[in-house]
Amino acid sequence: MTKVITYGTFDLLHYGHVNLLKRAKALGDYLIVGVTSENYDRYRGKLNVQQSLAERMQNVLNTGLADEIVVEEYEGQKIDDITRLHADIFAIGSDWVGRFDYLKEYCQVVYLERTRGISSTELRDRQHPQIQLGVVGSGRIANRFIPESKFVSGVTVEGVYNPRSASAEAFSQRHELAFYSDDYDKFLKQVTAVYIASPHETHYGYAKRALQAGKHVLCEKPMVFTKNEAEKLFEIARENNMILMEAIKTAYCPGFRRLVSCAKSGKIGRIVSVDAAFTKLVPPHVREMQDSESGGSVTELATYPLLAILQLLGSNYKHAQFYSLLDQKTGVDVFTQMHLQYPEALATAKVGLGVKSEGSLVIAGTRGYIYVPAPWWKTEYFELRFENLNEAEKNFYKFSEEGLRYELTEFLTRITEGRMDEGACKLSVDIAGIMEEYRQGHVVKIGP
Ligand code: C2G
Repeated sequence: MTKVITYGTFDLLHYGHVNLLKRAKALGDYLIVGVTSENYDRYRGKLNVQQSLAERMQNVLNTGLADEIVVEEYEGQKIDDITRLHADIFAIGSDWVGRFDYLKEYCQVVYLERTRGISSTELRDRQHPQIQLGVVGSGRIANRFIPESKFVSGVTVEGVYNPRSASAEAFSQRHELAFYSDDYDKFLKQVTAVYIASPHETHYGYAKRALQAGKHVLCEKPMVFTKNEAEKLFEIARENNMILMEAIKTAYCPGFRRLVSCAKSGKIGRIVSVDAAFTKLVPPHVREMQDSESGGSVTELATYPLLAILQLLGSNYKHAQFYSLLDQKTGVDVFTQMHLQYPEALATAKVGLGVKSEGSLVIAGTRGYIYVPAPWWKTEYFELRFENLNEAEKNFYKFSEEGLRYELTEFLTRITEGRMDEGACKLSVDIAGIMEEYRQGHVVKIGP
């Protein structure tokens, strides 16, 4: 008996997939189909898969072509499956030509002509029209966002707004965008959603006008500086049936999501302390080092440690205390420690600009602790440690390049589902509340 094995995501199963399965089956007597797990797809950068693993497996089963189905969960599994299941032939579409030649050591490798004119991406786009995104601001983060957006299907960046026309024009040329504008109302008319990456203090105004104009908003962190402003923006979003989301990449990356579930699962017992640090060396002339109103380590970086603290311990802290070192000349906070006191737990956030320290995250529990080395906000690895060293567990995840693709994917999911994630909204409101407490001056300042 000749056994054939093939793999795929098989999202929104279409005749291209069925053609492939038929021809694969015809190569032998018995067909094994590997269907990718959600985690594995996320790992390999396939982010917009619409159907669950169960649905995709069921669809493959319904074709009546598969004699056996396996779940593909990790890189290198093909070798293990071929060996374990004694497959004689590995078959895959011609879009992969050459990429699986390494399997020739284990079995025969056949590339089958891909069916033209049909793909899951096209079906997804047909179901949900492309989101035409406009970028507000043309600075450093906006420049990093554009290449990341190319990894997310269902969205195209169409244009850019900057009140300084020359900056908008240069940005649109650099990224080959369809248009640029220095008129916000005209800009809004040409897009279905906006990504706000302008200076912090302008976020509220731009977000409000976009939501009122019926545009979805993905807003860079810190979204706003006060609890009231955050609540108001979410209210406007709800009134207008629009999605508003704060662009906190860490919250949506696979490793950090797993870390939070793991910490909350009771594996390390009850969480009694969270210590998170994020420091960054930046040249002294950059905006965040000069702007005494909206710059500084807290507004620039505190969102990340606060995300970890609030997701792990909740928002019912009893007291917050801040200590800041200020720059002698500008008065900007360059290093800040935030202490949050919970009824049964303690947390610290340390942020620094122009100061470098270990950027780790440590979550201490009554049974053990979780250690995430720097840069924990791009979670690729975390370790569970216990009194008995032999019980330690190491977990590895992928974090692709800048990671902005994760927040954008989540934003598109929210738009498609037509509802905001209430937990994420509350988190943004809570973070804004802590920023507000800090900015109101409940802080011990060390410096001029
Ligand atoms: N396919 C095809 N014609 C199409 C679309 C897809 O022949 N119009 C084939 C692909 O070449 C692949 C299979 O159908 O062999 C499944 O395609 P996808 O669901 O897109 O999965 P893919 O990302 O190609 O997974 O480990 C996973 C595999 O390496 C490939």
